[in-house]
Amino acid sequence: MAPSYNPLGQVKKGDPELYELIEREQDRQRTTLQLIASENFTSVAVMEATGSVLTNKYSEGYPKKRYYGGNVVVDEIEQLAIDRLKELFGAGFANVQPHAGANANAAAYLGLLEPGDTVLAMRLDQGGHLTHGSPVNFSGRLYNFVSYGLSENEDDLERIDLSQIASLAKQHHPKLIVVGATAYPRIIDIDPIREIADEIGAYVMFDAAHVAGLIAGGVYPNPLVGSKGRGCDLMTFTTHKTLRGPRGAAIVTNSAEIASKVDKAVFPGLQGGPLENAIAAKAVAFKEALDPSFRVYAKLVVENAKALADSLVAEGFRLVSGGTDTHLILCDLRTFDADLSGKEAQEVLDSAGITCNRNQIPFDPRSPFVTSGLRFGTPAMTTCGMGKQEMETVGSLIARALRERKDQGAIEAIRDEVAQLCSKFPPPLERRQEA
Ligand code: DSN
Repeated sequence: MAPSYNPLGQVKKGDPELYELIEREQDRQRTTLQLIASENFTSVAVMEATGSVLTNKYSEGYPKKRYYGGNVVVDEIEQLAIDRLKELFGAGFANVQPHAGANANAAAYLGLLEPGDTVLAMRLDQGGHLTHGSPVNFSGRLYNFVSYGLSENEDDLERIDLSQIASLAKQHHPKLIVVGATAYPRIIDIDPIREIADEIGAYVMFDAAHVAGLIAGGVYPNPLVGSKGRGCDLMTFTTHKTLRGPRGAAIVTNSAEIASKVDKAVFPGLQGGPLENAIAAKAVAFKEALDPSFRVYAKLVVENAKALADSLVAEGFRLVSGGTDTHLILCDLRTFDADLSGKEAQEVLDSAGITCNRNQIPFDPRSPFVTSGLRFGTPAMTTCGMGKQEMETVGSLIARALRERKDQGAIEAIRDEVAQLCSKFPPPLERRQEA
């Protein structure tokens, strides 16, 4: 099926070499299953705003406080994004300039901490992010990160270990507790962590990179609020995962003091000119997320993740924590096939047209490069319109590909089945009719 809309006419004319590469990537995206938990398909409106004339403008500073002229319109655009974002999360203050999730976290640390300060965050090999203190990341090099992990007790196996957080907090007196993860399938309750932080006078930051869209869609409790009206001190998140906006990030808080620190940390602390084209696209995405239809989408994302999880369990995989409450599934391959590593499984699935990523599982005996797990997510294929029935099919296609991985003919047949399935659920760009 030829794409019905081509926004790249001038690239095609002037740079056929690049055009061909973009076309190949577009083809890959529409003919294979996108199950990377941190990816999504944006609307065409988000892409149009990203590709708009706003990319031409320099606007260091903030609305009405710029260092360059000519920002009258840009001021209105950035303010629109800020106002929509505040409404989306019920936040008092918002910064929409961070170029990426790592920048948002860096800005939070720069605003709240001094180099060498102690921070408590989730272990990387149990779901935390590089910016949560990895020794090869700026976070681990500049600050003293202490890590908490998941429980090994049968009754709350592979859930965040709150008693460990409490005892590490008492022992190390961190200035900041970071909550949130990149590979944790369960809802994190902010209330007990707020209590622990209050006992030692620490800030709480919620890294909602993965779950921002679920929070916006009402299927994940808003960590800024908590059930007692007071949650985290600030929330950082990316705009391109479950939130389905352009690549980028943002920060929200209810504290004027923290907002001022964060603003100074983003600019001039870390970044120069904001990407106003991306900020305009964030404004589009926030408007879309404020629409009631986004709540339906978020609910379907979680329902689809549960359906895919059930299907994988039926095929013999073990799921970390036994299942999922979110968009994400972390699959332990060892019960399915003890010899199959995450690396090999990812490569096999790639050749079968099923895109996902290998991931360490808690207490993984294999290295981070090899791993014993796979991470799957449902945001992208839910955007394309897939439902529970398709998730069951996807689960069995995954299992079949991994079982028959030595048979090239079988893998090619699965790739054809995947392409057939995907052709019935095209991404938004392919659905657009008019030129
Ligand atoms: N790349 C993101 C993810 O896949 O979770 C984290 O930065």
